[in-house]
Amino acid sequence: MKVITYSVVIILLLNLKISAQQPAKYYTSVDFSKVVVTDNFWKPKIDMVATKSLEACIYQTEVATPRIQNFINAAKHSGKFVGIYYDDSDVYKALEAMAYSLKNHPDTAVENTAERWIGYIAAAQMPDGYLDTYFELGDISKRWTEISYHEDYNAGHLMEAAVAYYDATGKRKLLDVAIKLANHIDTTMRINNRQWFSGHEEIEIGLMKLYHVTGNENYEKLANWYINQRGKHVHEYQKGEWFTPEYWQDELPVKDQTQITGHAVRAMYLYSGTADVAAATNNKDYMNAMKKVWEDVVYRNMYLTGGIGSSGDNEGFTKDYDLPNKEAYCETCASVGMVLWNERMNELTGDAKYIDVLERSLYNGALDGLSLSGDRFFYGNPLASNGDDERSAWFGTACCPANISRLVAGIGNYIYGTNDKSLWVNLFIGSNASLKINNTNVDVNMQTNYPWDGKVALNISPSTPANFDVYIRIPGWTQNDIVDGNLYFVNNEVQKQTPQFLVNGKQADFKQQNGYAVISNKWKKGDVITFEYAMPVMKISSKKDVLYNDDRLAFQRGPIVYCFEGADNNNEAWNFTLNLTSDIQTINYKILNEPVVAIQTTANVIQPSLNGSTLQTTEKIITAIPYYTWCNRGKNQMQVWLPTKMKEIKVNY
Ligand code: FUB
Ligand code: ZN
Repeated sequence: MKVITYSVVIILLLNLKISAQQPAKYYTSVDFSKVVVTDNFWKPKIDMVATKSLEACIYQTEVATPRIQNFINAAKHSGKFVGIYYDDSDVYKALEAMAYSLKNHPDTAVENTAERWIGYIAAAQMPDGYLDTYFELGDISKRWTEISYHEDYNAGHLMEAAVAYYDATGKRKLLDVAIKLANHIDTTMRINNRQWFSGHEEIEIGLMKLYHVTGNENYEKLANWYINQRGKHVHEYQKGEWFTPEYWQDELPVKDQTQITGHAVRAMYLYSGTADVAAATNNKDYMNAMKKVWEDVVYRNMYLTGGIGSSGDNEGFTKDYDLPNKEAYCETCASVGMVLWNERMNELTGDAKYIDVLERSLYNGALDGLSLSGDRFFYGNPLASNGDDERSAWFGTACCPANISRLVAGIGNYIYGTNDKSLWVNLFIGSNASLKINNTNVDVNMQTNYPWDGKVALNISPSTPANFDVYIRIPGWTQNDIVDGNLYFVNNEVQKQTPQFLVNGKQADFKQQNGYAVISNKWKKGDVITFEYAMPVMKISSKKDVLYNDDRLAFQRGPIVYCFEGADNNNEAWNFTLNLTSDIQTINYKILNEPVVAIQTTANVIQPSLNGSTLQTTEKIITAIPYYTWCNRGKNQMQVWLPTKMKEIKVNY
């Protein structure tokens, strides 16, 4: 009797343990190698990146600067390093962009360049696996002695490039280089009492990718080791040292962090890597910490464009609600980082609010970093300009161009997800995907004209009829939730939408869960789900705490944030106040060759009178264009947040 009772208790406990054990991920994103993007909006951008942006990256990396030459010299043990110690990473990021690009835009010339570069990189690797041209061509005895020198940052980008290139082409030469380097770092770092942490996070992401492709648990352990080194203050801070613990997220152990601090790109890469480790190890402490940090970012420290890091001084965060528009730093890489982190948070929670933020950063803060011609870039992405800003062909510190290129070329990574009983549709991007759900092959085809209209047709064709759930994201903006936490909110009469879904033309039953519509069905070849999200123009206000936006409004339609640029408004964007009672129209418009939906309304344009002694106000039609398209027609004034009143300030001089 006792034996039976004990066994029942043990079985019950085991069951309890099993049922308490949530899967770490709700689903896994489908990677770019299984998705062909056919979209009206994104495909031209992918093609442009494949040609113009990659051409710029290749030219700047190999011809105009000695980034590639550094590898050639390192292989020959001759010559001096020229450049900055993180320049190797630009080569790796460009290679990663090439890898994604080859999927949607096969190009023998690009593949040949990639192969040639991989040859140089492999030749530059030291016999013990070390690879960093700055130290190889400099003082090798100093390697791994100074945390701010980006050795592990460079290594992380190499690992990401290697996995992407392997996924895209099946070729493993670069992967083997990355493995050898990861093994070297593992034996160098994961030893007793090692006083090290990474001065610029990134390696955590790379190691986790390497772990997933090789199955070698050492890489997951090493990634976790790097995360755990933070908050131990293994770096001895000197009095007056410019680097502070907050700057590189070293104030507290990651599991205890609640606030976003310091350098924005570093923070985004840290939390992306931490999310990867949390997913692999089901680490609840990391998850809880990241949820709090995420709220600190989104509730108090994010721009309407999804850009982050308001200050150029530390390329990062300052104090809550400190979100100036003209001085906004908003590095392109930081918005790319928001995409990386939010995608992972969504996988881990199944909550669409993370994709809402991802979409905001993607279509606005990040995309603004790339010109419509593909060969000019923004490093910072301000929300107002007095006409001094200009896009550049390249930068001394050139992290942004290849970063935005890899994001656009790899957009296929962010559209779909699967687990063994469901398909997840996160972004609305025309595409064909070949997926597997519970051992059934499923072809998915999406057609849409998003982000200009919200109609979507989703064709789902399993190889044999199969039961599974389809999760379709209901964007927050359809529910008038501009952003979780209401830092920004809708200010005009816009109806909350009641989403409806048709399966093969008939109204479908669905349940709503964490921002998704979940449609359960036995799907068969050729089934089609159709739906439409209306895209009214929303006038947006910010919380009063954002002093810079006091009495100002911005415009958003669908996921797109708008701005007023001089090029569409008689070369001025700073001399008008919005007419609040005026109608708002949308028109089909073009910025160079980019077809967009523009917004028109009226404003009170203020001008000095001819004798210069009075002000004159005239009502004029003003045009707002998608923020990501500004500054493609020369230097120009621009504002995202328009004043609704002019305030008189008397200046004595
Ligand atoms: O340090 C490498 C990169 O350079 C950072 O991610 C950017 O913010 C820029 O500082
Ligand atoms: Zn950057």
